[in-house]
Amino acid sequence: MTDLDQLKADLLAAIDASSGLDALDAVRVQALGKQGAVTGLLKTLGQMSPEARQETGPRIHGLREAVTDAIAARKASLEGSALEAKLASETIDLTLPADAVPAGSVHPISQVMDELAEIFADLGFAVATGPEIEDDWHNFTALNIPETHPARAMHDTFYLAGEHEQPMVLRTHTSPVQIRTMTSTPPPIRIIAPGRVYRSDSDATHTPMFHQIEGLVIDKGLTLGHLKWTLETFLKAYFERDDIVLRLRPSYFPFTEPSVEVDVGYTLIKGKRVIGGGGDTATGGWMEVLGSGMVHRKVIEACGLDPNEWQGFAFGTGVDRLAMLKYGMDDLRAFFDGDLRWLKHYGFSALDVPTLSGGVGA
Ligand code: 2U9
Repeated sequence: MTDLDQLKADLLAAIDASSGLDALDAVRVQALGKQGAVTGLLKTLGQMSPEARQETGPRIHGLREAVTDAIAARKASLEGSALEAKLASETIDLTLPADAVPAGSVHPISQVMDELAEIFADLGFAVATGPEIEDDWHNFTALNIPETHPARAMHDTFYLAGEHEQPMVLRTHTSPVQIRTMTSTPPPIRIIAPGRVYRSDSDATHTPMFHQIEGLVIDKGLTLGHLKWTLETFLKAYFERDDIVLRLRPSYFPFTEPSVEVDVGYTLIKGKRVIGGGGDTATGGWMEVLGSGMVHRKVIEACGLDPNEWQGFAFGTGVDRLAMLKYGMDDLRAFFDGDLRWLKHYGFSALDVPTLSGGVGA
């Protein structure tokens, strides 16, 4: 028997004798690891004369193949017995009565959506919904977003592949829902449009899908005063505090004119920002929570209404962000991980339906 034959016999015997996966892995390292016996032999091939290599090469490679195959076979067999043992020791009698109630919970986003619907229902707003795959006209053109507007750039918008009469997109905001309502329902209109929206953006504070809620009121004689009162009333109900202070800053959106960004006052309590009070005080500050404005007359016209007869105001905000501000989560991405521990911690009971009389926050 040559040295090679002896080594092969020894290794195959050791593989066969290994009683567990750890022992088997030790043999694998001993044979095929960086410092292993077979690896050492393979390294000697480089120094051999061509004749010697032709003779010994196939035998060393054959040895490596035999050892590799034997390890794989032994591994499958050991794993099989491990599974058998697990199955035998972890049986569950499915005929026994359940000893736990189902552990599901309401996701914070669903909870906040329900809270918002309840608050706005009390103010006379209906909930409107629409498709998540939209055409270019409803998502952009009707909203006074011209071809050249940066929001149309590829990096923000998911376009659908294929030939269509007009480009098709995953809606980038819920605004097309309001366009659909305006073109199908005679005013006055009072709606909120909650739902999923999509933007090609992904980092710690942006996910490619997130949730928005937008509101729209179309009526006669509406002013910024009506807008401010509506938002103040909404934020007081949502944060369940009377000391909500708003600051309106001039801004720009293509679909509203004038446009305002809405900041809400917060107070620093033990280093944490708590919504309420604050603003321009020593211990407070401002946080942006909404965008809004008076509906642009071009948008009213695009929907077939006379802007001299009908006016409107609109607003929009991120539901995920609203949830984080009220319930104290600090990582947006965790919302979409489906981690049961996170859901158990932040989830709500399905029996706690938000009502204004019971406190919307459950
Ligand atoms: C119609 C007319 C006007 C909806 C509006 C905003 C301002 C706004 C953003 C806030 C944060 C979206 O989630 S966010 O990124 N929204 O600032 N949205 S006014 O205006 C409309 C909508 C529809 C027909």
